[in-house]
Amino acid sequence: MFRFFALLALATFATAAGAAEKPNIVVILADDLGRADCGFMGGKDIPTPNIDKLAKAGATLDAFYVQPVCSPTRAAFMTGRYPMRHGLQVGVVRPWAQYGLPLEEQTIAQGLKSAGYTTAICGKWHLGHFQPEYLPTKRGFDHQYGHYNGALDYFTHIRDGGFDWHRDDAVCRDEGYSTHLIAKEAAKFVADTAGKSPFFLYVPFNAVHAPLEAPDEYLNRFPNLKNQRKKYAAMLSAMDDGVGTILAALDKAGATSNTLVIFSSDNGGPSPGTVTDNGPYRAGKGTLYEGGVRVAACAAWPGHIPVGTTNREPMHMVDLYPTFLKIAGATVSQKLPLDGLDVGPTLTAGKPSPHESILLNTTPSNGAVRAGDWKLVVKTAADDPDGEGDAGKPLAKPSVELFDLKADPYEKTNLAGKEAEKVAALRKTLDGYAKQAVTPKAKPKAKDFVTPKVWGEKS
Ligand SMILES: [Ca+2]
Repeated sequence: MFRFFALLALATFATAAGAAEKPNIVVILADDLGRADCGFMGGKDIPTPNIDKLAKAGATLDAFYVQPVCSPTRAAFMTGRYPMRHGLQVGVVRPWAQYGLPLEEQTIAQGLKSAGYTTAICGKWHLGHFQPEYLPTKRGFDHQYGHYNGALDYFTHIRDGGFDWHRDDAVCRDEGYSTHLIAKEAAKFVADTAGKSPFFLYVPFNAVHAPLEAPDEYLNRFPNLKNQRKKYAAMLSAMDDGVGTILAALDKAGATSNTLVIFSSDNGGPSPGTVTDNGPYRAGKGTLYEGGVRVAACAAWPGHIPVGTTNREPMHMVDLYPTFLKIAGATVSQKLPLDGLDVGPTLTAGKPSPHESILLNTTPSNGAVRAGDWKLVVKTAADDPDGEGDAGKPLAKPSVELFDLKADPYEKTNLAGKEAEKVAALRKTLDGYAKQAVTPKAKPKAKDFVTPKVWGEKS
């Protein structure tokens, strides 16, 4: 705690030196949210008034792309680089994983900190906890609150037998529903920091990821829904309340007018049609189809992002790194080459996407790329059935699919047989990326692995 306040004091000094006009940046990341579940994305059965209010205050991002699962999207955000460059392109960082986001990567939090920002993460890290130097407070965050693993119990804060709740990377015994705790801490950070220093607040809720758990008061809000959908709706409603708590804290601190807020999911909804709703978009989490990687997203920044608009330009999570650093007046300090491009003019002035192509992922078993309105999906294995691990079973023969997203956004018609030249061109682009990929780090659990009592600590 002392360390946090000491850093806060330094940041306050930076403000006095002339950083007062820098906008605050808040990123709220939902986990496994269906593309069409929120009202602003067309959802009907789960009211999300707070997230909708944010979208109405700015722009709905219709073609905002992420990775197919949790950890890779977070790696892309933290570094501005595709996770195939980190070896994080396959699966998620499991509780027992002996790896994390490589230490040579300079995170977006480090970049913004160097520009005088006070930085905090409230929520799920999911980028490695096997050694202390991989934890958030060693990766550019002045303040950390929340958990390291995915899929932890919302009430006990336990994952696979290990306790996983932390404050400033030390065990924390706060009791409560994790969505509420995360929102409350994020609001407190806003109240403590606004006006003293520009801040970067990253709020990766574990909601609405499984296990499907919610307090009764939220379940009772959905008498007409049943089974998993009812629980999921309750979880989303709680997260929407959490977003409301954070937006209210910004208002109360007088910070709303000088804060860029981005809301996004980390991947498409799993089990679409049963638990989540990705609308008419094809498939869901763990796949490279639009339902897996083109997510619910919006951005608001008063006076900069046109109010009540829909932005249809393709953007990717990697773009936030250079975009935020530019907004913050920082030079890009990442020593490694970025994949992300500055989408500031796209967000604020409706300029076309700066991308000639967007890599959706490349692994030893599949890959996809979007270039203009065309998209190529190549697979040598079936889609991952649970959406979190490696690929599914090898296919009898590789599949190559080409889609014209302008005419066919729901990827119903494979044009690969008709458009050989287009396939060849996109294949060349995809292969060009694949050649730069490093070996995936994901490995099965070691037989002698002993679960620690507290994740992030030695067993
Ligand atoms: Ca996820």
